[in-house]
Amino acid sequence: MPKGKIIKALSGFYYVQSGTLIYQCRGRGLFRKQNITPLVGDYVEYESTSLTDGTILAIEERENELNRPPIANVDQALLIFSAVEPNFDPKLLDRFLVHIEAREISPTICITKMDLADQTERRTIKDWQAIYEKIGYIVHLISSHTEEGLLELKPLLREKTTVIAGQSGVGKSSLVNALDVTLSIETNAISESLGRGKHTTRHVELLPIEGGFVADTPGFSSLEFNEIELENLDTCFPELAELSSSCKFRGCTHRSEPGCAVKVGLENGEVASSRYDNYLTFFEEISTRKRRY
Ligand SMILES: Nc1nc2c(ncn2[C@@H]2O[C@H](COP(=O)(O)OP(=O)(O)OP(=O)(O)O)[C@@H](O)[C@H]2O)c(=O)[nH]1
Ligand SMILES: [Mg+2]
Ligand SMILES: [Zn+2]
Repeated sequence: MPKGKIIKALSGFYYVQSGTLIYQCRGRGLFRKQNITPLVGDYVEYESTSLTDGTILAIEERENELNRPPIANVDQALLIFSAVEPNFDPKLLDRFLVHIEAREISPTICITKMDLADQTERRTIKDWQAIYEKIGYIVHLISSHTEEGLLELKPLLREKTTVIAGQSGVGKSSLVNALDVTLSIETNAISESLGRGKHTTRHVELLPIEGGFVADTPGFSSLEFNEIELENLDTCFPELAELSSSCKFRGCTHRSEPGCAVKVGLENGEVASSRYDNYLTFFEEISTRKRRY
């Protein structure tokens, strides 16, 4: 049976690349009954029904998968936020980071539209950059318009499969275009009245860049922690995870337990208060969800 990789999903079709050929495939009927959804990034066995069409018969075991955006078998995630238009949102960033950390996918943070930031805004972004770099995250400050920071970003992508994720209108497709000018993917100005994007990109697609693949994805802004267990939440905050082994009680939730090393870290400035606050908010959110079901 021939094998290939799904490089695009659009309107119920999966585009399976095999060597230099691309087949437009449907999933086999059994998938629906078994509740199996093929994902972009999947390695599949397919059967060609014509020179251009085919049916996906089997999906190989996934190394990892994300539901938002829907993709499988990625090496890393590039989390895109804009400095302005829309303004940088550290709480949403922490939400994305938790989601990615829970899947054990390595995230890199990218802050776009630096060309639009004035002196004060640039300073604010640099402060956030320092906070996240201290935790150990890599933070790139870029502009797809002036190409600031792109040269430094490229080596990260080399021969890897990278998923680009972020809110609508932050400049995901613009970044992909700036990385490879031959691609010319559709982008759109954010709507002035709504102050948010129009959801220009509507499908997930793997694009060949720097000898690897970059997946452009549609934007989204809400992200729920459906699959994250309360007791695992702190492991999704690397700096909390590191301190938690020094907490007096095993299973410390770092809220009000005595001898909590995270609380000490917060007091001496080792843990950023924004990060700790977001941890508490997410903790509350997950507990409420638990009670609901
Ligand atoms: N000045 C400036 N504008 C940018 C930059 N990157 C993107 N933009 C603009 O921001 C708007 C949205 O960009 P897109 O690339 O379509 O955003 P997106 O994240 O792909 O949005 P969705 O596909 O809806 O998720 C467009 O008008 C871009 O020209 C940048 O670095 N600097
Ligand atoms: Mg887009
Ligand atoms: Zn603790």
